[in-house]
Amino acid sequence: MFKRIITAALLVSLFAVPASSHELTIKNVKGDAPKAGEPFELTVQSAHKFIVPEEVEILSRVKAGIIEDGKLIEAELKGNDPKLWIDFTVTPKDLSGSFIVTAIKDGESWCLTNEGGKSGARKDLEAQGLKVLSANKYDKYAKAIFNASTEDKNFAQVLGQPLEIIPVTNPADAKVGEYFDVKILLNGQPYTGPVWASYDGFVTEYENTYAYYTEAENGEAHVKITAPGWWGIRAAQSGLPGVEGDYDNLNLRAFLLFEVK
Ligand SMILES: [Cu+2]
Repeated sequence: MFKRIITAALLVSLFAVPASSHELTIKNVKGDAPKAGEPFELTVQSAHKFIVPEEVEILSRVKAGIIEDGKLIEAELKGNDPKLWIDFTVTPKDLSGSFIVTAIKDGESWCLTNEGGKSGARKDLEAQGLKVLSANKYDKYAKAIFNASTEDKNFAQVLGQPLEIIPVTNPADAKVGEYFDVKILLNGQPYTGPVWASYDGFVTEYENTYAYYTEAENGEAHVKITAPGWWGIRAAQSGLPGVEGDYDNLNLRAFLLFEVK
């Protein structure tokens, strides 16, 4: 009896805390360098492995594009089912410094019910006679820095995303063996919590496996760079207040991506 209770509790907690939720990233899969005034091809990827494309996100829930004068210029998104990613292009106007590309997923309410996981607002699923054990929303923010140069400060722009990782170290100055410093803001306030980092290709076999772990204190984190390549730094905040009848908790995920040469 006692054992059964523990097992049931464990199952609920496993489903309630999807440590394995898909993470949103941005990647230049062609390896081309951006050219001023020309379309630069990129992808939005969603996966449990860094970075192995696994799922084409629902296009209507995703926005992506280049940041110009602090604003997102939304790109047209094209689902690429064979490749399991979303294709889009951005057109940088000038390449005298770095430019920022972002992808945002507005997650829908996702409920654990007596009939399994279902998307939809708590009140709507309950109206259908389902028992809702938990309702969570996962909003995801990916931000990538391209064309970093030692002369510019664009890389440090704050976009005002609810969970945002801002480079303190210029990606152009990132070096293997040195620390890459970031500032992390949660709703504009210093974030304290877990920070993971990895580089593309570090581990492709196993899910949720990162090269580096640290904890941000008062919004500051330091990541030791151990290899050249496309790096990602990730932060996560779960359990923020939800919206009555829709979802119980809001959960935020953020990824900052940049290249270490
Ligand atoms: Cu997942």
